[in-house]
Amino acid sequence: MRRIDVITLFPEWVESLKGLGVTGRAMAQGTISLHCWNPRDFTEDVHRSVDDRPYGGGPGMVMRPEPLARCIEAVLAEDIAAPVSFLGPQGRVLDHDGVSELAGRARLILLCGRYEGVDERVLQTLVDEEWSIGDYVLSGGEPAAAVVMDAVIRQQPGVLGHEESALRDSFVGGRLDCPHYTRPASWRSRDVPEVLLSGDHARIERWRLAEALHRTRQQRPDLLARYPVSEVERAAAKKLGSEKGAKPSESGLK
Ligand code: 4FV
Repeated sequence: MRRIDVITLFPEWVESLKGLGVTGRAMAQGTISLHCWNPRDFTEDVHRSVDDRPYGGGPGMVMRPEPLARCIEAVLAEDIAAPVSFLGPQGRVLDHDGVSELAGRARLILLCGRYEGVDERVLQTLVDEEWSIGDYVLSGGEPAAAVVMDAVIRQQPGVLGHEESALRDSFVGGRLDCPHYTRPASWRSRDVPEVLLSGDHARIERWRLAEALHRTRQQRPDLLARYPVSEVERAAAKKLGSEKGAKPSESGLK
């Protein structure tokens, strides 16, 4: 991934992400080049109107096809070809697999809707796919584009401090993340699990695996159905259990 184009009526909103956090820094440093396009710059009428009343009546406004189409065609005329991805509640719901798929592309083109939505003929003729960040309605596609950008950029080599952290992410391998602790070792009479202070990295790894498995079983059994318990996890949890004389439940197996 080296380039992201965002089609939005609020380019300043998207540009404001530059420089914020690891993903913002990647855009500011040009590791990922961000290009924002405003359909209003592709209007021809004196009012530069980008929306109009819906045929058939009803509340709200709809984004007009012409300015949007001219904007999309200008984006497609630049650089390498890439699918036009519309952010909308009718789309494929984004998950880790979707992020991995998008992260593998050289270029993303994200189309952000506003108002009640976009004229359907634009979706039929110039949009290749639709992604949703969840079953709720936003006032615009920009927050969804920001979610996609953040999730995809942090998968890019060199963006996170060390590669490993993206590999340890939640949902990699269908598991929720293990608990994390930092100083002080005792806080409000709550102590950090002694295994994490042991320096025994093999044991620490087993504990993290078992804790991730335990949490996933508790909070997201659907993930366990999709990603069954692996031999490595089973062995880690069993060994951890025997080390602590802990019951299987404490070792994530049950
Ligand atoms: C949305 C979502 C979303 C619909 C009408 C923008 C709004 C407005 N985008 N995942 N959920 N979009 O609600 O991506 O145009």
